[in-house]
Amino acid sequence: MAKDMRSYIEQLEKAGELSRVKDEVNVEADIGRRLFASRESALLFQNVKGYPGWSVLGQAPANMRHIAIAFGTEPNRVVREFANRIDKGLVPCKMLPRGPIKDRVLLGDDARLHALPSHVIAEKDPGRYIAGGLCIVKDPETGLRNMAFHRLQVREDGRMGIFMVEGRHTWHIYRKYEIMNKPMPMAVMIGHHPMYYFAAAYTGSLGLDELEVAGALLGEPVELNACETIDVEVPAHAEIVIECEVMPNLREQEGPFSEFTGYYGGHHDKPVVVPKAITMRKDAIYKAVQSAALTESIFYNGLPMAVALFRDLRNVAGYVDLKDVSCNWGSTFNVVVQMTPRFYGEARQVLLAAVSSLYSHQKIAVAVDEDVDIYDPQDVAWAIATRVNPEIDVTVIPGVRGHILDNSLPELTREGITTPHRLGSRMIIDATKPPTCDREARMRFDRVRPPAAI
Ligand SMILES: Cc1cc2nc3c(=O)[nH]c(=O)nc-3n(C[C@H](O)[C@H](O)[C@H](O)COP(=O)(O)O)c2cc1C
Ligand SMILES: [Mn+2]
Repeated sequence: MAKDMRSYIEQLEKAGELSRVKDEVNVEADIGRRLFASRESALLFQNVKGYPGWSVLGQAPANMRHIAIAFGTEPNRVVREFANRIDKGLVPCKMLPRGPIKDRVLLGDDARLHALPSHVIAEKDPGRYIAGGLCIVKDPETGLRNMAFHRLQVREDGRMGIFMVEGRHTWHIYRKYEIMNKPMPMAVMIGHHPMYYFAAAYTGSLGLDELEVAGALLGEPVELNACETIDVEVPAHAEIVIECEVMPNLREQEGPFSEFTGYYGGHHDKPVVVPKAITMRKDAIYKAVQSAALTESIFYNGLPMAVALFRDLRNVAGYVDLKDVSCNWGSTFNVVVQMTPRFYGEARQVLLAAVSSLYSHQKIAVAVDEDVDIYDPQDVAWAIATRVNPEIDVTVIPGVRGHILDNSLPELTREGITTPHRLGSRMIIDATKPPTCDREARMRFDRVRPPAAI
């Protein structure tokens, strides 16, 4: 049996990590409020006003425990396990005769977006959004697939606004269609196993099929079905697929939207998406993603980032006794590196690499030892409080390009500057114990533990 969202729901429920919400909720406010507040439990809404028969799943995964369940391991082994599965190589997809995604096929006027229980995510959003839609497109020149997250604004006229960051693969592919003045066929997948979401947020080169990454993470090939109205293949065990076209040479207002930073962003003219068909499973479960809640949506980006950093940082200066990396200490602008330092200055060397990786997000980097739980913000704060002498252990690196959505850094937009960007600084904090080569100094930082069981 293919791993899908239903098998994951079953696993969460068995582990006591899922709450079924039986009281009535509306899509305009209740779902967003409840998801925003739920940090410990995944929520399955079973009584959505105006959507009889529908269920909506959110905050799944909401935390590292839930992610560990998806990977079949412990929270502190997830990054290593993710890296191992990627290192084993991509798993090619295979075509399947009609799978469950074809249980219901809605074409033409029946393909109504408002028939789906998408929800209003934040107070100042202009309306309902699909934030967890995985957009699958094909490069018209190479035929190679791409799958990525792109938020979709559900408009009153039954169309959608889409945000494709310039430079991202979907944008690049869209521009190829646009130059030919052709609409870009695009399938939006809603609801599947968490590995699809991690794969979609994984950063690889153009031409890397993120569905093959999903196969590597799942440990089984992704089974595909052809779409009904467009030349794109979609996972056969997904809950919902919207088949659509992204119109060429058309821009209309989209946003503002609740960004991953926890602030509102983007309020510009963006391309327009026209739905052509909706296919779904019997009793389809809608997958809501509550962006800006600093939980589920941050993990989708933060976990693949942590894996990329983990794979690089273990090679700094040849070898590092690296244990784990977390990009979810409050925000992906922070990174926590867990390592056993062997030499004086080694942790700082690793931290410099951590703020200068293939991502531009990481602004503040902290290194801690193995005895600190990097998934517990309180424990990281304890290490900073008790193992840092600020004048020695904190270093600020000025004049470094920052992330464009980091409002705390000045934006350079004056005349003569062709591309707006931000110039700021980075901070590294060495909160490790003295290195293993200095045993005496290191011993003074032995942590108090309760008596061992006898
Ligand atoms: C919840 C969530 C929402 C996202 N929304 C968008 C978006 O609206 N536009 C965008 O360009 N990237 C968005 N991203 C980021 C991209 O999906 C991500 O950078 C991805 O790796 C890009 O794929 P690519 O490498 O194939 O270009 C989002 C990521 C997450 C986790
Ligand atoms: Mn890609």
